Amino acid sequence: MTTVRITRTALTRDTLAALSGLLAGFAALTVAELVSAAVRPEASPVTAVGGAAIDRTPAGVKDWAIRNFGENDKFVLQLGIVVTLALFAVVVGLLALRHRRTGSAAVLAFGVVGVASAVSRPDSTGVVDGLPSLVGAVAGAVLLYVLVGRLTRPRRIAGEEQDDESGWDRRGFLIAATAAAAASTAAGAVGRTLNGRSAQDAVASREAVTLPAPASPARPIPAGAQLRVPGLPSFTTPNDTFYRVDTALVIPKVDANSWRLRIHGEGVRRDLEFTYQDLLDRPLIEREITLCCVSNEVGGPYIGHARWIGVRLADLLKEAGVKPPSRGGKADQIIARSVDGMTLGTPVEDVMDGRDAMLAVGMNGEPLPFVNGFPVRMLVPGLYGYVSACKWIEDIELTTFDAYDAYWVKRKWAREASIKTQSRIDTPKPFGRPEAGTVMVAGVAWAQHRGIEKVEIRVDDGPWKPAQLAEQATVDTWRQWTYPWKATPGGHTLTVRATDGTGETQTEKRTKTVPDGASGWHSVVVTVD
Ligand SMILES: Nc1nc2c(c(=O)[nH]1)N[C@H]1C(S)=C(S)[C@@H](COP(=O)(O)O)O[C@H]1N2
Ligand SMILES: [Mo]
Repeated sequence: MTTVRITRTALTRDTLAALSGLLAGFAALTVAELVSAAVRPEASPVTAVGGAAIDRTPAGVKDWAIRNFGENDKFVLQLGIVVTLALFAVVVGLLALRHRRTGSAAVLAFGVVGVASAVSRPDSTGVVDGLPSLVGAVAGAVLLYVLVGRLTRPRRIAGEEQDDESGWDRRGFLIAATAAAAASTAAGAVGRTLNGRSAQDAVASREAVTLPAPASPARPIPAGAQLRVPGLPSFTTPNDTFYRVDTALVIPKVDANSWRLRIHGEGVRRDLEFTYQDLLDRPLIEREITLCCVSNEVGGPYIGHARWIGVRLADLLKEAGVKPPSRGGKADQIIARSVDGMTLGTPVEDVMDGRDAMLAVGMNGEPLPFVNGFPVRMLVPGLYGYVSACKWIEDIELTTFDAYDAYWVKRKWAREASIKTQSRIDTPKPFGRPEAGTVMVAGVAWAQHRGIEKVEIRVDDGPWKPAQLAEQATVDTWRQWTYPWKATPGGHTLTVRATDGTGETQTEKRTKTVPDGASGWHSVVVTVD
């Protein structure tokens, strides 16, 4: 009898100790959320630790995550952090039952990780960023101490020990645990609401924007640029399906009314500062530009096309007195900084060589969506996003490539990266089963700022045959193509290659995306029925 009861009691206490750990962890996070509302939403521990984890992720792992989780990579990371924390919380709860102080010390140790991450984030505003993690960890440590105390101490009523059947204060535990859960939930809810409030100002500021008519409108996309072939993406990618690549766990919500952009640094004669309205008041250009990511695999989806409205960046640089290196300028690199501390390095020469490099405020007729960089982002036709397309930009510093390596360059990616000529078969899909007869093979090809001159298709090991090109919108856009294929029954491999406007044909040599973009031909295997 006695043996059975002891075992059951031990089991129950272990379970409740694990629960105490979880409650302590929950309290730590929710209290931290509440404190972060007073400091900065980005200083909350999950955001800070997640951000620090992203920064420390090796280039290969980042690439792997993008390949396997795509745009869900951040959700997977956050889920991973929460599951890991929950497992640790259970272990810490069990530990606390055996050594009460050590358990609480372990909670504080987690707090130290949170503080260190928050304070060392590139967008950190200083030691105050550590406050949410610190206060949260103290709350968690105290709570764990109190709860485990109930599990180890007999209940006392009026100074007399009341040994109930299990020898510990079951009722006291339940009361304390319920109160802690309720208080934590309330703290979390209030914190969330307050943190959401600053985002509301940003949303309101975006809704208040009316984009002025551009002084220099885009040439209309020729009707012949958009082919009507099922399975081919639309020439213009709608904003809500545009690909997204960035390191932001929480999408920055910037209030356009308080936003400022600074231009300064090496070779700048006059430091300049602009408000959002200053930019809207300038002559705006509107341009068709296809953007793509260096992490795009051969045949991959990280490319999209939009019509952008913005201010010519070269004009702003000239006003600041900047000269390109080819005309004796000292700075050869622009470092663009975003509100979340990201840095992207772009050659000054490319921005000032006459191409339509811009600070964009509009995307497909709307103010930039928050995910794509509201209020302002940079764009440079012909360069991969990571060396040109800074979203949520707030600072432009002129410097040299010798003096400074931007974020991705510190992580094994190339300093300079022009977009490689690429082509993709969009239809038929890999392992598709088209019927014998004429099959419309179609896709896109791109070599921004050089243009596409030719696309060729090869069936199995046959000769290269020219595809029919859709009309070219501009050299900065992708180009659609089709190839009516007389398909015969059986398995076949279709391969595509493009030639850019300089006459250079896409190399067959397959390379990885790291360090400066994937090369190689895209092919698709199908079975014709
Ligand atoms: N602030 C900031 N800007 C950024 C990035 C980022 O991580 N942070 N990623 C860059 C990369 S790698 C690419 S490919 C483009 C993607 O832009 P999009 O998300 O609007 O498609 O944004 C660029 N600008
Ligand atoms: Mo990218």
